[in-house]
Amino acid sequence: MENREFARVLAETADLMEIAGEDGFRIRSYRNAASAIEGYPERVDDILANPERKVTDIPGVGKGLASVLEELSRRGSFEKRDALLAQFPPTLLDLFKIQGLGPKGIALVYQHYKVATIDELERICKEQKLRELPRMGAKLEEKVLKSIAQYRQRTGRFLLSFGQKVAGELIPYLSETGGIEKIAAAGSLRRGKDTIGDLDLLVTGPGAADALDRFVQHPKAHTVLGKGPNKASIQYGLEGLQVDLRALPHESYGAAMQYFTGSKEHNILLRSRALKLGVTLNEYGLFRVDDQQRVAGETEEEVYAALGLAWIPPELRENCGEIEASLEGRLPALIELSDIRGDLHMHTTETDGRATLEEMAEAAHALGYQYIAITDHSKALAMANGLDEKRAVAFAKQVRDLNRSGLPLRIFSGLECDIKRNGEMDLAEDALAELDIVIGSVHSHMNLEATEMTDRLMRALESPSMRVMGHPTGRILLNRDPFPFDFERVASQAARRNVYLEINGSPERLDLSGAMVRTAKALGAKFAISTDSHQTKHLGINMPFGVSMARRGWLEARDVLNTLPLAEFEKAIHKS
Ligand code: DGT
Ligand code: CA
Ligand code: CA
Ligand code: ZN
Repeated sequence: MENREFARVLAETADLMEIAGEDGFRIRSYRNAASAIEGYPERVDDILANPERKVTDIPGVGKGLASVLEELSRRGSFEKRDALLAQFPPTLLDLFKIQGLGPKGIALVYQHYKVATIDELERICKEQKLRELPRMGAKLEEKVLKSIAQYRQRTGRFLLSFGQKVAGELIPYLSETGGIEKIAAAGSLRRGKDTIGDLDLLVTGPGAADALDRFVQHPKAHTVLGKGPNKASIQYGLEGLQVDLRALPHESYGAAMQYFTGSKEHNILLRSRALKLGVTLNEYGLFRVDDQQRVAGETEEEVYAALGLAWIPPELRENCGEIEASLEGRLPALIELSDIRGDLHMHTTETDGRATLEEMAEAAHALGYQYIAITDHSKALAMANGLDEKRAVAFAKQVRDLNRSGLPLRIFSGLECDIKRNGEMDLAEDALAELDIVIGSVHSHMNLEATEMTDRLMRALESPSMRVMGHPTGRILLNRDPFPFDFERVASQAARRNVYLEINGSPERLDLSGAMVRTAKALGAKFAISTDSHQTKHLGINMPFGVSMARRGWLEARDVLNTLPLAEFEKAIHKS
């Protein structure tokens, strides 16, 4: 069993214990163990198999959980879980994905109406029966229905990071077929969209037909949805991501990349432009209307050039003014990963990170960065052992000393300070003033009305210490929508207050989205692209995702704080 699987089963058990109304302390111990195991560098199974090791070495795993892990590893379940599953159907766990009920509410609808699936819950709400239960009302019914609609909308989509992982498995596998010239991903993945519906791969070369054969034989191709001479589709892995592979002639590669990269709306505009110029555009090439003569098709650049356009980076192909900009020579010089000179959001073992400050610094140095900010949590996140004033001030001093004693790169002392419900900072301003850079983030009370949330963020922007607004919308992709607030008002105020908006590159956040970045840029906002790393490997993995969102928001290097060389960066964060 992989650690991820151990973690999932423990977290599910904790959910079931909540429905059963069990002791909060025990539930928390399951949750803590789940998250510790998920991020643990060694496999639990390996530790269990080694007589010289103990799973109780994993933080948060005591004697009780150690025997749970042992049983789980041995037979795929454990006594406690079996007992809960005898009491409740496993589909009840799906209801946790719907906002508004909480574990008590789920227990209640199950006891009263035997509701155990999302469909049944929807029916109860539509029949206005939910409101008849204690402490529930018409407003909650409405909220639950809305959340169900959102849930349906997002199912069937996958994280960009997951799509990249699958592409990273399939492309090398397919490349092993003989006679392949080119193989690449198109579609929403190439555009860097935050979630993808399916994965679109293209292949050219004399071996392309063999690649289609090899494709449907992949061990993880658990369903073959179709296979013809030029195209095959599979469902990949347990998650069931659809992957389409298309085989194309060499001379059509550019036209096919253009066509299958989309977006559909971008393509529609491009095709109508082609027609005005007396040519037709399809996945095989660009052809003159009068005599069907091929004009272009081998590369994307020549397709765009034949239409009188500069090549348009895939991230911009969303029908949001990119064709006009290309025509008029005002496409942005988009930021690139190599422009990034530091990372400004990361956690360490001081709070909920898995690596020490030194380990994070080492890993950041290996990426070629000039500087980082260490930004652990503040005390409101008690579960994460957040810093209080005293620890924050001591940390600032520790960093000053460390920098003097010599480190592989410059470290700035920071904090990811909670923004309290009323918009105040979690720590006193005199303590915050000791730190080099303070991120203000919302981690609680995310269900406020839009006006209240706007006021809260506007008040936070009054803090003299706050320099970055962390993951500004609070969204968790496929899981939690952005909290509602007046984004334009907040972004404008951030610009006025010289507070940088974070583009959080953590793959399940990608917060801000490209569209919001672009809106904020138009209002004068500046940005910081950060990884929110909780272990060393996140530093390298998450940054490209943040850069993708920035590119989708039309950003150039100069729009982004952490492209600045050290000396200029230091000036930029200096508090007046
Ligand atoms: P997704 O998969 O929902 O994340 O989004 P895409 O953009 O990858 O969409 P997908 O997989 O349906 O198609 C890939 C590209 O192929 C799409 O961006 C544009 C092109 N395409 C597909 N169907 C059509 C169509 O009916 N008309 C046009 N113009 N283009 C299409
Ligand atoms: Ca697609
Ligand atoms: Ca597709
Ligand atoms: Zn955070």
